[in-house]
Amino acid sequence: MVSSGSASGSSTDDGHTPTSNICPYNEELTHKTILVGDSGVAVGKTCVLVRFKDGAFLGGNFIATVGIDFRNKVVDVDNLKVKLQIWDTAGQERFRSVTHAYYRDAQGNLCFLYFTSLCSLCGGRSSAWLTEIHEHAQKDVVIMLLGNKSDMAAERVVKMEDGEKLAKEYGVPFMETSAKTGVNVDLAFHAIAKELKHRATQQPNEPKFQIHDYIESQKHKTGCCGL
Ligand SMILES: Nc1nc2c(ncn2[C@@H]2O[C@H](COP(=O)(O)OP(=O)(O)O)[C@@H](O)[C@H]2O)c(=O)[nH]1
Ligand SMILES: [Mg+2]
Repeated sequence: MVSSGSASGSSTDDGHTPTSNICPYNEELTHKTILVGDSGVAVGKTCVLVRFKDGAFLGGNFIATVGIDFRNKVVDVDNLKVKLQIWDTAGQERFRSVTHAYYRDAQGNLCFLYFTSLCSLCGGRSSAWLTEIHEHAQKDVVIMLLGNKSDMAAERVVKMEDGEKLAKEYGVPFMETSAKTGVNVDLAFHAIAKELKHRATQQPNEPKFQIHDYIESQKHKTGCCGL
């Protein structure tokens, strides 16, 4: 491994401050994260976003998303500020035209959080959207599969293994979330922010950030009782 400068990186023999081989993270960057999900099912995208942004659950109030809307939130990663711009979506048809524009986004570093509800039969099945994202988005897009409503144990129809199997098929991380209890909600966004920060500062000789391993080590596995 070639190392430039001293271990502390403070100065070189000729007295100049070395060009650091640590790529600085640009805190001004905004990363788009798009919430999508099984169509025709209220999977909880808006509630998860509200939970992450405001730490609250909308309860029984059904808030149908009017149009596409976004919220900004800054996530702290290793003492750096990673800005996420999180887009909520409603309705597959409307979404389709919007996402096609995103797919062409030259900036890259686009993230998709794909939601399914653990209480709906759509969950655990092969998803048209996951296929579409894979086909159209840039290769480096970040995708994560979330099985929401993990608190609703009695109504659950999707087994954790089914979610894990689907995620494996697409090579994406999976976790079960609940906008109601908040379980794993912050983790989903933090994992994305961490991945983005690592990508932006990654050195060629450095090992990649293993988002799957990070999630596996951090996630709360929902037990049989939805807790
Ligand atoms: N029990 C439970 N209900 C949820 C959860 N997330 C959303 N909901 C409920 O599911 C319904 C649809 O949520 P919403 O966020 O509007 O779904 P969206 O259409 O995907 O944005 C609402 O009645 C929410 O209160 C959750 O994690 N647990
Ligand atoms: Mg919504």
